[in-house]
Amino acid sequence: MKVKVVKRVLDANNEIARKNREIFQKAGLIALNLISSPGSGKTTLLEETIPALKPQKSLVIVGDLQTARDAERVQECALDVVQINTGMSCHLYANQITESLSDLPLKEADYLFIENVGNMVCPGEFDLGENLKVILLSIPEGDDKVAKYPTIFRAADLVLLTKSDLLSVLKFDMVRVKEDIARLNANVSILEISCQTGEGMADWLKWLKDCHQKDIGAKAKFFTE
Ligand SMILES: Nc1nc2c(ncn2[C@@H]2O[C@H](COP(=O)(O)OP(=O)(O)O)[C@@H](O)[C@H]2O)c(=O)[nH]1
Ligand SMILES: [Mg+2]
Repeated sequence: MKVKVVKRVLDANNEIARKNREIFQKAGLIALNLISSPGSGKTTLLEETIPALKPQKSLVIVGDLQTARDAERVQECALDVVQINTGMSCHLYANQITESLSDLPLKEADYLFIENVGNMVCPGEFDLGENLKVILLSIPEGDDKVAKYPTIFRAADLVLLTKSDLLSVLKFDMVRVKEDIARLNANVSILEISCQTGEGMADWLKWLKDCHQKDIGAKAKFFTE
């Protein structure tokens, strides 16, 4: 019986996620779900990425158990931001995204970044209607985490190995990590990136711009470099 309850929750969530995806498509924006453990650099990445993407405009929905601190950090550079406080929940649900969308100027935006609650397990199970899942793993978390938490890496469209500036001071077997990712998800792109030094930022920005040009499930807007 317990399994059936969980399945019903997931089915209901997936149906709402499907409707969110239709909303994104109509608005012509790309929605990205950023998933990682707490502290791997999601908000810092948004602080660097959103200004660099301009004139393209970005919306942000951010999920945390408590506080509006991440929303405060990105509100200056984003077109608009919604902070969701999940209370006890370790991930966002699709219906929380639906509720947030009514407050956002979707048609004016090119990207919607959804910073999920910091967690390497549950966010991977709950579709929010995003077009793409971006998984972050930071160097200080250790090179064993891909094998230990495989679910989110299987679902990834892009893996960002963040804080690459710390490779010079921490032990981290990059070859093993890339092999572990490839075993789970043969075609996924992997980028080493640092918000401190700027390494990998150009490739990340190109990947984001290419998403629009490839028309990833959305009515792509015309982009000029
Ligand atoms: N060395 C280094 N530190 C970083 C980098 N990106 C983020 N940080 C730091 O990591 C900590 C957590 O970052 P934050 O963006 O809040 O992580 P989040 O919880 O995933 O949103 C902060 O102290 C950041 O300054 C990076 O590229 N290199
Ligand atoms: Mg954050």
